[in-house]
Amino acid sequence: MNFKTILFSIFFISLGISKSAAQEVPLLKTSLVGSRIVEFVPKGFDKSKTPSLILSSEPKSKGKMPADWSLIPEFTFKNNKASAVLNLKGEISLYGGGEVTGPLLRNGQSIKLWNTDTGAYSVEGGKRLYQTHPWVMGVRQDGTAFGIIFDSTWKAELITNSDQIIYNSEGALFKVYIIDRKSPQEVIKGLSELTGTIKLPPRWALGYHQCRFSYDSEKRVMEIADNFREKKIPCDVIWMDIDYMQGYRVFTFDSVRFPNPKILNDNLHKKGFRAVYMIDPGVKVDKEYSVYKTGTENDVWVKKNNGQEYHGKVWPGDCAFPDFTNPKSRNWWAGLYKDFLSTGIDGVWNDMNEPAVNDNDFPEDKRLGTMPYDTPHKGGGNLPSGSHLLYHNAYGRLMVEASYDGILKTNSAKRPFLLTRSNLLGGQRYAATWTGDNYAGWDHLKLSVPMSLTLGLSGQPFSGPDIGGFLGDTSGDLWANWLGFGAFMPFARGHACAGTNDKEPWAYGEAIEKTSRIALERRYRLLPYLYTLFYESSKTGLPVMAPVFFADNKDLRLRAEEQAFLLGENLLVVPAFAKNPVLPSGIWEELNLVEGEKEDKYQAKLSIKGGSIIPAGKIIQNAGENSFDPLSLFVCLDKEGKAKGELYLDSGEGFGFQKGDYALMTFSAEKKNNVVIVRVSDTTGKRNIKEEIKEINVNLVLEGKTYKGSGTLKDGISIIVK
Ligand code: NBV
Repeated sequence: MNFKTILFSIFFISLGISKSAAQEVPLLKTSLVGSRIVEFVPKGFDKSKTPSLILSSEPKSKGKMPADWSLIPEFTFKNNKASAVLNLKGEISLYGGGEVTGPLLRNGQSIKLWNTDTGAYSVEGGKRLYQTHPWVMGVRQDGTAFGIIFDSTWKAELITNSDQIIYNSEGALFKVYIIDRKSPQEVIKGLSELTGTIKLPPRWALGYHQCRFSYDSEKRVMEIADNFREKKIPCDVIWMDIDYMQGYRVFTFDSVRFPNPKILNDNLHKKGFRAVYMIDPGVKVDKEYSVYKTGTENDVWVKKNNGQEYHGKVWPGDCAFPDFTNPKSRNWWAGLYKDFLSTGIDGVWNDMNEPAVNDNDFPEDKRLGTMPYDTPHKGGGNLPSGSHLLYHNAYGRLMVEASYDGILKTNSAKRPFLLTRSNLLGGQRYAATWTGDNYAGWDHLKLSVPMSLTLGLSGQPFSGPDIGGFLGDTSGDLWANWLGFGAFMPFARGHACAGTNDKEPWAYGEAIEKTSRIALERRYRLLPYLYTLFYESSKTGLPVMAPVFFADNKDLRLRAEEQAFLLGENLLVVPAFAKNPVLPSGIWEELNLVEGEKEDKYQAKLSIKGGSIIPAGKIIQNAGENSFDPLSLFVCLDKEGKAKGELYLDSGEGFGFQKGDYALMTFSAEKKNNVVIVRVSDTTGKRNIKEEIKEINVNLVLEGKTYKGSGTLKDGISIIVK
């Protein structure tokens, strides 16, 4: 062998080695774990290396993988990094991935799964956002669908090519779950069977929320609240951003600007408002500060490999971070809410919980905006110890689990309301979300629709954008356009960054103030319908705001529509900005709810589906006012002259509904000759609704005309149509 041959052989041997290093990993086990849900476990899977933080509980085997099952993932392992691929046959429309920028239809997209603070979605061209959802749903041409969960939190990349779904992680092997069912709706239900659903929120959380970074004194907060009431613009919640704290110390109040939170919250309550306050995970390193002191005493902090506390810079300067992988730390954190909430705080906002760390002491490529990859986490309970590379994407999710527990323990008679910026697939069990720091521009206004739709298709129905845009100044025109449809998103909150112009509904002059009032009056009239949708979603996991293709899974024209959206099944929302939206066929009649909406160019166009009945209430100023008397029913008949709909109602707060204190009513309508009879066809629950609904007004929309009738719950309501 001469020298050249030796060199050649070394070259080919090393090629061979690196090739064989990308080892195919056989399946160890497959089993049926739900109706048409299969679990795939690769050989070598070790739950102490990849614990499941996504599923609500470990699924039990219910038998063998069905013989006709065709969706089988292939696992590989290379350089200690596990991947899985699902090969696709035929033309499939892909959706999901959770919080993403870009189109609703995900064919040909890729995202990075590494939760990141990304102002204006600017990091890596918007491919890396605040949350992690290793989940993709595919809808076949015939309307049947499947979904795949990669049950891992390791840093990863998710690629959705038209012929392959690829998940490349930077960690150990993981399990995969595949759901294959007759429709995308059934697949989403399957997702929630594995990962859980939202808890029914308090009704006030479905109202309009007003926020700013920051309303920075008690006086300013009350001015904002008073303005809403004086101007008769409906609103339920005022938000306290980071400046209410004393030097950004979490669980404290600024002694000058917020000297008496109890009085402030009481005053807000008296005017029918709720108060939500921000809590970040970073705790200021300050030996005099009780939270830091008790955290240190309880040994809750994330520590470096050398055993010292890990410190990173955030708002308060140097901060320590609770190690939320450890049950003791979570418990300690939960306990902090007791005194805090005793001031009358109604809801909590967990921000910066990727966790975002603005630290320069570590090279950026070893931490990507957070603590270094090799920072150890303790684990405990069901969770093994592991590096930040494993736990980073679960940090926000573990934080909100602890926050949720603390809020519930403190006020066990109330439904917690928690909003989080960072989360993980399945984290809808603990918190609602918003889509982070967008900016005040047309592209982000339009993007806000597919973003929330995609979250809804990824198990998180309770989301919305910062209406108006967070970063940058907002013009009246942009605000009005955004609120015109944002008023129909599941979470409706206006927000603004420090240093930007005022962004309250009245900040742009009288005409836009009127537009804002109309938009919010429309939302408030629809609260009974919206609340019913949230109730259903808490049972099934179905999105509250759904893509238009849900109206007809087989209509391929609808698959990419991302301007218009559905609210539940029965209401179509077409934002004013929409150009040539592709709308579902069939009967859809215009729905008019409040005076002045038709003449207002900023209002979204609403249509009710043929065959449905939508319950609505009165125009009210906050969700606490009774909106069920009189109850309005909007009726739109199908081709057969029939319609039906549902109304769920309860006290709007607390857990009485779990013991039967609710009413779930089914309404039906039928046309015989020229008479339409609308009646309550079924009621479940023990609530005495006769007290709440004394009168029903029916608005029957038929071929562009509205016919009215009224009556009581007991007797059917007859309407003559000509
Ligand atoms: O707490 C201030 C902001 C908050 O208003 C925003 O909604 C979060 O996404 N927060 C981020 C911290 C930094 C903002 C530049």
